[in-house]
Amino acid sequence: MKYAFCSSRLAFFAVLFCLGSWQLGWAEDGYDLWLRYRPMASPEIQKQYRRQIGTVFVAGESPTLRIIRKELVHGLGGLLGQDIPFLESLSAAKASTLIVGTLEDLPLPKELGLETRLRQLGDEGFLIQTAEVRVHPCIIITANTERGLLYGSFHFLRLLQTQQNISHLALTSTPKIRDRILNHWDTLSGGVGRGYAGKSLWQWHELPATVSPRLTDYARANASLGINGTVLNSPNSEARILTPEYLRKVAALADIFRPYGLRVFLSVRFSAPREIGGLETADPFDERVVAWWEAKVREIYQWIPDFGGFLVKANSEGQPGPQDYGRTHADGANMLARALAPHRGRVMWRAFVYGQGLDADRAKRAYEAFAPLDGQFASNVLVQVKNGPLDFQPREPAHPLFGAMPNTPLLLELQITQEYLGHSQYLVFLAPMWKETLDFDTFAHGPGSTVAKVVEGRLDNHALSGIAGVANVGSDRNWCGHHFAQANWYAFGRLAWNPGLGAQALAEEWTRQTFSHEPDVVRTIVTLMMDSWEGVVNTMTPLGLNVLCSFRGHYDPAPQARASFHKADAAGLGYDRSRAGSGAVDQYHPPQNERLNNLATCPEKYLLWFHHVAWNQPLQSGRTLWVELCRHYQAGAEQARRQRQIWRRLQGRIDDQRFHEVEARLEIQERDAAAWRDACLNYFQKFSKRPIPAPAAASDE
Ligand code: GCV
Repeated sequence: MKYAFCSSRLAFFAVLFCLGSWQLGWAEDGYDLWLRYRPMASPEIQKQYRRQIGTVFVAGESPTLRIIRKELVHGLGGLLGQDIPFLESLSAAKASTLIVGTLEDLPLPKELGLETRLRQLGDEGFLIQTAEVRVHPCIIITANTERGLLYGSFHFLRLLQTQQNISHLALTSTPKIRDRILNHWDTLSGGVGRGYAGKSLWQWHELPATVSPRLTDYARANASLGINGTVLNSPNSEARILTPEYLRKVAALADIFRPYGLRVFLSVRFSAPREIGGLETADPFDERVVAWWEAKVREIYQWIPDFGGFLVKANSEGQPGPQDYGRTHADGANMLARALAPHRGRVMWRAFVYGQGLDADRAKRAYEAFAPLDGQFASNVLVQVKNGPLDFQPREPAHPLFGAMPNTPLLLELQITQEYLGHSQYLVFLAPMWKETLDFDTFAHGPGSTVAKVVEGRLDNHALSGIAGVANVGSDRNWCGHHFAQANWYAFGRLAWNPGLGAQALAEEWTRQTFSHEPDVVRTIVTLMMDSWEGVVNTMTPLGLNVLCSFRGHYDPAPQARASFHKADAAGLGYDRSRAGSGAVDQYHPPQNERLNNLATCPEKYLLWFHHVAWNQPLQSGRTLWVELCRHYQAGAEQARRQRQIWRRLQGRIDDQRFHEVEARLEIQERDAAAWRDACLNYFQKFSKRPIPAPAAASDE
């Protein structure tokens, strides 16, 4: 009796404690990413969805179909707050059955006309359709392949997670880009180059015997976005990755990733035949070298039958390459491409080269090295080009190679990890930056020849197309270090599927899935995200400035060490890339080159990238360059201060753990933004010799 009393009292206090902690705030560690599947906040919407999804039928049996089933159990159960029964056969379908399957596995009535529509969807697209099946209104998710079904199922769950109306669905979706790839800059010793979220996810020392369950979650997160490839290791590659010891480990990862539609690629070191092959040369014209690569590729495909291919950084930043033997980039790429072709593998050959011996202006070098090679690459080679001509700066104009190599598929390389954007310390939503690149008009075939069309392969009718994002994930519990850095992984995947999606819409759908549906919370977070990139550009490199950071770490301000990039002097500031200067403007097609060349028409956001501008030159606002520069740095610091204040309003309206963890980083960002302002303005003032206006007075002069 006493015991019973005690235990009921204990239970009472436990309930009180739980209620209390719910009221004071709950904890989430961010591990679940955008796949949290918490019960719908609105009981009406939940009730409606429960009416619309009464049962589920998934046709067929395979590892991918099992994943789909599991995801639907987890997703629907979580969102609708109750288990949804799964049917054993289609004949049991009743009103409101969610039906998932390829047409091969689903004997659906011909009148629905699904076959014709599926023909246009390729092997990754999907169709979601409300239809009558055996006189019952149902929702059908179908595709030509299981991969399509997987993407369709995730898409359907996203509709629920973002509270869309699912009453009359009739949608199809196909990826606009074929290879949608994460590039990991991971080393074999477990580090991550430019990684700010812990160690490498691949526990090389444990593989292949032990495969962390976390890797399944990694694959699942990618599949939810449609990311279909992963390069496991840094382009500063170690030859060891190609030894049997490591290929066995790579194969273990590929086995885990395969049912999620995620193919494995490797970065390879061009000198591997010398380092691990016992040859004294890696000359691509040497028959022994050719034979070595062919045999190595055959060996890889024995381990990994769906292996994607090679990523290569050659003759760049000290990496070996074909030029060591007097051969061209095309010679090197084609030798590897020939070895991969029988297995349908591809080569992604990076254009990130800026060695001496080329132009004095580093921003011109990749174009000069690669544009003349257009048309010389084998058909299974993509040339991988960074978004801008320098190196992932906070803002760069689009790389002029886009639009300059019509006969070569160009793969766009974006950087998700924030190497130059405050690491995982800063809240920066990168989708607006990527959209600026994708929407940049190359004018290669007249107006409307956007980078997006080049990358999709639409502009010049390429069968291959690709986009890569340098990954920001690591062993940190929340994957990306900063909770908001997850939004960049998310946005990369969604834009890779469809570069036409809008940044604001992506911010909103991510917020709803990741934080809350409460309108004011959504509005606040989306505004923070949408303003964040411009804020960091103001903080670090406004008006087209670039590379003002320290050599080590690329984090702190160090304008004093970067004179060759900003060219500050008594007369003014900026790198003259006009026709009177380095002439980089003419790497762009007309009329883009004219627009950039002319001080009056060059967009202010790229001004100091293309022009050396006098300190007293009036800008669009009527204020001088100097005052405008001060104003931008001051605005950057002010915005960092304000965004922390705005964030504080969310306390108690989102979970406590993530609230506090983001808060702590916003504090760092605020402190740093003030440091950037002071370091840069005090330094540039030595040249401008003008007073720094008080922020409020910045509109004078
Ligand atoms: C993989 C920049 C980075 C390097 C990176 C290189 C590249 O220079 O700082 O860490 O190396 O780009 O893209 O190859």
